[in-house]
Order: sequence, then C-alpha cells, then structure tokens
Amino acid sequence: MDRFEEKIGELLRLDFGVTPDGADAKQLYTAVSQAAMDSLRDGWKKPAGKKRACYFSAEFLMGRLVNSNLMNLGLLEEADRYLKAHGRSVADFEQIEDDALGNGGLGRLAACFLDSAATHGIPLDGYGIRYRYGLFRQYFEDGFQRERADDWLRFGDPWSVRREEDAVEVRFADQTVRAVPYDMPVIGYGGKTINTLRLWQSEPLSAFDFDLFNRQEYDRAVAEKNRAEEISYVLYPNDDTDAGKRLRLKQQYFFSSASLQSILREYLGRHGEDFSAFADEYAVQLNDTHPTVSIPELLRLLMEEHGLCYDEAFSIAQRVFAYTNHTIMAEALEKWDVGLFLSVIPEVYPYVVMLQNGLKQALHNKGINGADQIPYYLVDDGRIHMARMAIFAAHSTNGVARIHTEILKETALREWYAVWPERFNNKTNGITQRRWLALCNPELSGFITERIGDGWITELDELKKLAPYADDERARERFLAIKREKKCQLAAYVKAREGVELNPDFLFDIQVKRLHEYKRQLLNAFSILDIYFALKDGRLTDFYPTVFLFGAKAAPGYYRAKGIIKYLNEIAKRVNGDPDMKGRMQVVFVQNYDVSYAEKLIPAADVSEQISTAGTEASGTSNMKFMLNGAVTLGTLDGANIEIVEQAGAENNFIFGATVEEIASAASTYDPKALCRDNPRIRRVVDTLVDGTFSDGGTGMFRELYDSLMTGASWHRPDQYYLLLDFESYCDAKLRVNRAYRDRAAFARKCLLNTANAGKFSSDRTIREYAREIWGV
Ligand code: CJB
Repeated sequence: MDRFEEKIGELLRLDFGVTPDGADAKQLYTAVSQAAMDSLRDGWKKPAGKKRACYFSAEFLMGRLVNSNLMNLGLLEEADRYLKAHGRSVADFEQIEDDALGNGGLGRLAACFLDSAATHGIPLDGYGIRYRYGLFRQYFEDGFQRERADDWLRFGDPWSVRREEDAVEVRFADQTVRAVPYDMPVIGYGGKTINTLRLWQSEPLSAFDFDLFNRQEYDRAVAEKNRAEEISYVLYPNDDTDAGKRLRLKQQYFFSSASLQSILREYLGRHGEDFSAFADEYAVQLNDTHPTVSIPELLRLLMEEHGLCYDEAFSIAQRVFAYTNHTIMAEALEKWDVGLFLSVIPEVYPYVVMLQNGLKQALHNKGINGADQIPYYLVDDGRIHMARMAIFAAHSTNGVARIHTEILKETALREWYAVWPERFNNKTNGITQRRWLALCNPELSGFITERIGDGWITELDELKKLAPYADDERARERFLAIKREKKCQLAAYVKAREGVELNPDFLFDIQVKRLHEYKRQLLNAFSILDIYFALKDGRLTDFYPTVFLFGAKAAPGYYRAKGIIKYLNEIAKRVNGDPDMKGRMQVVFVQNYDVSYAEKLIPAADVSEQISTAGTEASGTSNMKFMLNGAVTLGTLDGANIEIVEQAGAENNFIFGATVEEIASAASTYDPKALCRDNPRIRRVVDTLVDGTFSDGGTGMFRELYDSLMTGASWHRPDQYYLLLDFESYCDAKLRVNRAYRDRAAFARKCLLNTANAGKFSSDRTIREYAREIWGV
C-alpha cells in the first residue's frame, strides 16, 4: 500500500474514527480529497522571478473538483481501485460536491482557462469571491421555476486552504471589512504545475462586539458581523444583465481591491517601494467589466499609499490591465450611477475623474475635441461607463469569437476602434478537453486513444488524425454504440432525477444554456409545436423519433424567461401525455441544469441546438463541447458557430437563418404581425400562447410573451430577436437533420468529423494566445 492510500486510511481513522469499510461516501470523499491535497503541498509554490498573469473574475464555475483533481494528479485510477476494494467507487462522490460559483459561460470559461494554463505550465492565478451561496438550485413546481439556496459548503470544502496571514482590509463609505483569502490549488494535467485560485471571503474586523453583548444588545452585537458577511454572501444570479445594485458594486470593489492589495504585498516583499518592475511581473485580465473598478483602485493604491504621480501610476496600470468583452448586449455593459458610486466608494471616485481627464487629453492628442469627445466620456449623463474605462485604461480589448470581435470593431465599439485600433484583438473561446471529453466521456476517449494515441489530452489538434476513421465502417459502428451507451447512462440519470423515461433509440436533440430571449429557446418551442401539429395532422409521416431535451436556469427576476420555462413545460406535458406521440416524440426540461448535468447531457447528444439571433451570442462554449463529443450543430451563423462550421464543414452541420447583415437589413421591415397573418403554420403555433391551448396558471405570462413577439421591448421595435423571421428556415433545417439521421452511417460520419475537427476549440489554444499576445508570460 502506498503513501496515498495510507493517508486516506489515517484520515478516516483520525477525523472520523472509522475504517475504510465502515466509512460513508462523504467521509471517504473528505479523506480522499485531503489525502490528495496532502500529496501536492510540496509542489504548490509560486516559482520566483517569473511574470504571472492574474485572472480577475466575479465568477469561477469550476464544476466538481474531486474527479478532475485526482485525474490531473494521476491518482484517479488508484483512488478508484482503493474505493472498489472497500465496496465503493469514485462514482459515489457524484452527489457530494456542487459546482455553483458562476452563472454560465463567462464563469465556466474562467474555469477552463485555469485548467489549461496549469496544464501547459502558464503561470496564471484566478482571483474572485468565495460566495457563501452560489447560483440558486432550480426545481419545477407545476411547470414553474422555483429557486432554493445553493448551500455548496454543506459537504465541507476540502480543496481550499484559508490563508489568515494574507487577509487584507477593504474600506467602504459605511464599513470596513476583512477580506480573507481561501486558496484552491489549480492542478495541471500531469500534476507538474499547480497554480492558485484565490477566493476572498468578507468578514468583520472583529467577530463580535462584547460591549454591546454585555449591555444585552444582542442584535446590534451581531449586526456588524452580518453586514460584513453580506458582501460575499451570494452570487448575483443574472447572466448578461447589469443589475446596477449597491451590493453588486460592493462585491466588485471588494474582490478587486483585495486582489490588488494581495499582489502589491507580494511585489513589495520582493522590491520594496520601487515599482519599476511591477508591470513586468504582473498582468491582470479583467473578465468582463465586473472587476474594472480595479483600474481606479490600482491608481489609488499606487498614488495614495505609495506616492506615485498620476502619469506613473497610469502607465503601470495600462501595461498591467487587459480587458475581455463577453457581450454586446447594451443592458450588460455596466454603468454605475455617480451618486451610488460616491455613496459606496467615495475614495475611488477622484481617480475616475483623473481617468476622465486623462482620456480627454489623450483624445485631444489624437485630434478629437469638443462634442466629438462625448461618445468617449467615462462619466456621462451621471453614470460611469465601465467598458469605456476598461478600453481606455487597458492595453488590450478582446472579443471572444471572430464575429464578435468584428462586431465590436465595426459597430458596438467603433469609436474606440477608430482611435486605438492596435488595442483590439480576438481570442476565440475554448473549452478544456480534460473535463469535456476525458472525464465526461471515457468511452469516446477510449475509442479515440485506441486509434490515435492519447496526445489529444494535451494537444487537441491531434484529433485531426481521427478524420480517416469517419470513412471506416467499423469505427462508425463503434462510435454509434458508444453514443447509445451515453444515451443509456443519461436515461438512467434522468429517470432518477426527473422520474422520466427516455428511449435510447430516439434521436437526442439538446438545447442547454441559460434561459435568455436572445438564445431563443422560445423559437425551439415553436418548432417543436409545429412538428407536433404536423404529426397530428398526418402532414409529417417520416419523422424519426426524437426527444427534445432542455436545461436552463432563468434569472429569478427575469419574468419573460420564466414564462418560457413554463411554456416549454406545458408543451412537454401535452406532447408526453398524448398517446399519439408515443414512440414518436418527447419533450423533457430537466431541472437544475449545471456543470454536472452538462457532463451527462452533452455526450449523449446527436444534435446541438445553437439558435441565437445572429449577432447576439458573443461566442457560446457549449457548442464546442457538443462538437467535441460528436454531435452536429443545428445553428445560426452566430458566435463561434461560424468557426465551428468552418472547421468541421458546412456539409456536416445544419445552418439556417438570417445572417448578421440580413438581420440588420430586416430591422426596418420585420413585421411579425404580417408573418402571423400570412403564414398559417406560424399563426397556429404562436397563437397557442393566447388561444387557451396552454395554461399559464392565470399569471398572464403567456400573453406577455405573445405581446413581446408582436410589439417587442417598445412599441416601435417588434421582437428584437426576430423569432418569426427565422421560423421557417429553422423548421426546415430541423427536418433536414431529422431526415439525415435515418442514414445512421452517414450521420455517424458527420459526428466523427465534428470530433476530429474540434482541435481549434481547446482552451489550451486560447490560453496560449492570451499568454503570448496579451500577457507576455
Ligand atoms: N456571457 O456568461 C456570460 N455572462 C455575461 O454576463 C456576458 C457574457 C457569455 O460568456 C461566454 C464566454 O465568453 C460566451 O461564450 C457567451 O456567448 C456569453 O453570453
């Protein structure tokens, strides 16, 4: 028995007083995790003298850690063997960890980046917030979304180490709090590089006011503690929208200031007050505008506490910071009310003003003066524009897919691109193949490794070598058998979680992502109804049996998104309850879609639904996960879909709908009412929102959805997501996929070619581009 196993036994004995055979799953999980932590302690040190990149992000959606950490340390098989010897397996850890410190794509991207950087020896550390409660847990009650708090710490947190000695203070107008870091090792594949994810927890300066306690003022005695803890209490559940809330600004400043203080402290320890090397030793990537208050905060720290002048401080900041934009949705570009900002962090505001003056001077130097400067103002109309601040003060602004960056340059940020074109660059997103293939699909991984070796685990371009197997009948049959096996596994999971039976011989058509109007789950709903009516009427006779699966959380305050969930659940109830549909069609909306659910759903998919209105989805990353696991994309020419199709071939995917240019020219002519009037198929499905076909439980939600399609956000702007414009071409494409699926060999060929051409979408490629082109590490 080796050291790792011995350590597990010892921890079980000392911490829980149990033997390996007597331990329950949670005790085993804790002991195995702690033994793994023990094994890496020596290797978990920052190497001296190297530039480090810091990823500042309000979200890190890590997913379950135990399996990926064990795999990366090369301990997964050993742990499983050990557990099996005691009548258990790592699969027993399934229900133990949660994965909720992020909302969606942006937080998951951060997690993929950390994995890729550590795997390739790139010094990158994450900095964020240790929320006490992560994204809410979702369940359905009569088809309506309900939310429950996500108590992710209920199983303990064996992967974090509290670093009391590194705590710092963060000052607000109305309170000062202690930021205490919890460090998590980020273990590269092979275990050679271990970086750090540092998450800050907000605590009171002193735990308890005994004076008040002695005076029997118990409420006030704990009030300060509660107020401090409130800051890192819960993750804002909004994806892609600007909440503009006081607590949100507090959270942003809290982790920005704490992270900068922590970096400065490290640096001062090496260099004293000489800041000339700071920008040579640190790069900070701002993950969206959420940490952008870091810019004036760094100026403040350098000028107020270390005596630098503005020009010196600004020049350092500009070399250190780089900014990633993740969306062009206007409502997501954060703007802070000056009054609110002043009431929360008044000490930072003067630095915003200095930046504004610096900007004016810089524009003047470029020959832009007077009213021409207005579109650039950092403080405009009583609000502070965080994206503008980031573009001005950072040396790099990047989009996350080619088309997204083009839209930033040509439309959304064109004024800025005109002045500072050299700052703009594209970094197409990626995903880590360790979690999204090796871990979640060992069957397909084995298939690939048998044929081309395991080099793909760290160099995904190796998958190219798989392409010839797309023409090999035996390989295709094997691939189909694996897909079926993944469907059976998913079916067992869905049965246990939702109480619904899935038939593994059906086509699996899956749309999973946050619920948002622009992602157009409602369009998917309409197409399903259209097929349903066609089957009922006998118009459609050759439909291959299909299950349409959905997974999505709606922000709790996003009324329309919740209406769409209810509507889809009503459709599911109708279709699944209709005896005519038995063996032909099924609709299932799974509850609490999260990283762990994704790991089950994605490998089982035949068709990946990526149907956002062209120009709205910055990149998308689930599209890449589906592709890697051998599904075809049914999608619009939006975000990374464009690059996916470019890599895998248009003939191996199903593209439909208006392009960005066509959407732009439809803007003045799009007339949803006329489309409804003139097209009976459209009218029939859309009318189900208001003709009593389905009940919204008397809430009026469906009527509101209907109105949003007909009249949109405002009276003169009908449905800004153009659902009905794309309806017909979408339904056609959906039936094209369905027909193509009948020829299983030809379909398997398409799937295999998607996998074989997924190399570009590894986050290893993306993070190397950031390292080389932005950070210089
Ligand atoms: N994104 O998840 C979020 N949250 C936001 O607030 C803004 C954007 C998503 O980021 C992903 C990673 O870059 C993108 O793939 C996705 O298109 C975007 O919506």
